[in-house]
Amino acid sequence: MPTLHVRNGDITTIAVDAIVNAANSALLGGGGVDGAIHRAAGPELLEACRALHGCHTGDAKWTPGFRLPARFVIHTVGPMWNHGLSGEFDLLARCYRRSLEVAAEIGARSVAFPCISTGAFGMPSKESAEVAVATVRAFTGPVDSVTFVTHDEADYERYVRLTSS
Ligand code: AR6
Repeated sequence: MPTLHVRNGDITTIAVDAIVNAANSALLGGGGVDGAIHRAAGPELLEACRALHGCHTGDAKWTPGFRLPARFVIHTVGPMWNHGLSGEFDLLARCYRRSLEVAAEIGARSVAFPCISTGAFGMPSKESAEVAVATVRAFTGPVDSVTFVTHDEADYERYVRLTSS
């Protein structure tokens, strides 16, 4: 199991091997954390994303980090909330698992995640945090450290509680 850390702030400033982007299936940028990552990484990121030809919900693909302090960006596509009717929590768990599998493939030992799908995609914060922590805890591959990067105080306190219990 990776060592778990929690930070509140901007994921684009975190110096880890790989940060995870909460993207959409086109992988061509957007708002929220996706927009922040593209702005901070520079226009080369969009060019690299074009070459990936999109990504399915629950899957993950990687690019270099370009101008970011992180060496890699792992782009994953979370589910859109549909009142729990579309297997959203399973898909969300797949995002965390696939991102860690990709990290292991590219030799990224330290990984930072945002709260995937809990912004524009509308997933409930509490249950999504529980899925995130349980899925990362269950990962047995060669990733040493995972940082959950929250963007508001309530999420921060939730992750601190979940990771210390
Ligand atoms: N650092 C860390 N977390 C952040 C940052 C940041 N700089 N900015 C926002 N968050 P969202 P989603 C948090 O909407 O729900 C995009 O347009 C935010 O507070 O970024 O997966 C994509 O292109 C929230 O907790 O992603 C897709 O179309 C979390 O990141 C769509 O939104 C996720 O919010 C994906 O929606």
